[in-house]
Amino acid sequence: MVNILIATGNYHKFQEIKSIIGDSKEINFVYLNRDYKIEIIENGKTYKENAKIKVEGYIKFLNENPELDSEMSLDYIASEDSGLEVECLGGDPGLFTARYAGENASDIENINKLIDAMRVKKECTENRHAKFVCLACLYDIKRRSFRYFEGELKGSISNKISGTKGFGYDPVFFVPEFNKTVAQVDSSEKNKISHRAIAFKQVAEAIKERERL
Ligand code: ITT
Repeated sequence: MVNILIATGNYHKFQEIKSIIGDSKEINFVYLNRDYKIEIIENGKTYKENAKIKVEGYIKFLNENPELDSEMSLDYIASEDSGLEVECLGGDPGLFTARYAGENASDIENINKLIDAMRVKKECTENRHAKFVCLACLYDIKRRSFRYFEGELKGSISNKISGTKGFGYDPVFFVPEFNKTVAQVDSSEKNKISHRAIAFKQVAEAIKERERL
């Protein structure tokens, strides 16, 4: 049995990652909820740096809480930093996607800010192309090694909200393959093509290879 801690405070991400890698007898997924107050300052200049900062924040927390650490008997820590890049906004919100409308902004506040920003920008009338980017980090505790994997999902930003599934910007992220927004499809559909799925399928392969599963 391999124990892998998913270093995120976003439970939606955790659930997606768990179903992408696949629940199995061989892999046990661990989530520490926000009550643990793990301090992460996402001040990296790239998604990669931020993904590493998240893993390091959890390593520090586990070093400070050795009983919890030994109870979980972890083999890996995995994190990811993701973002939405909109062409007509020059790649914004990018690294600031989670806090586009301010620190602790809700999904709907972020979406409204995005729709407003695109409404006032002339280029956005013609070009609404966007992509989600996911940069996953896999830390092997025994070997103290970091590996990185990337995924992208291309689509466009709709000017109206549709669907209630998923999280974040899913209700305005239109995917041509679905002819729907991500929030209008089941998670099983999203997990076939998403930026997170592309990155974490590689994480799963790396773990399986190393553990010979
Ligand atoms: P952690 O840092 O704790 O993992 P977070 O939600 O703060 O959680 P990020 O810093 O990576 O995560 O921010 C990425 C943001 O990008 C996220 O909060 C969403 O608003 C958006 N996002 C990323 N992937 C998405 C997806 O699959 N669907 C919709 N929005 C997504």
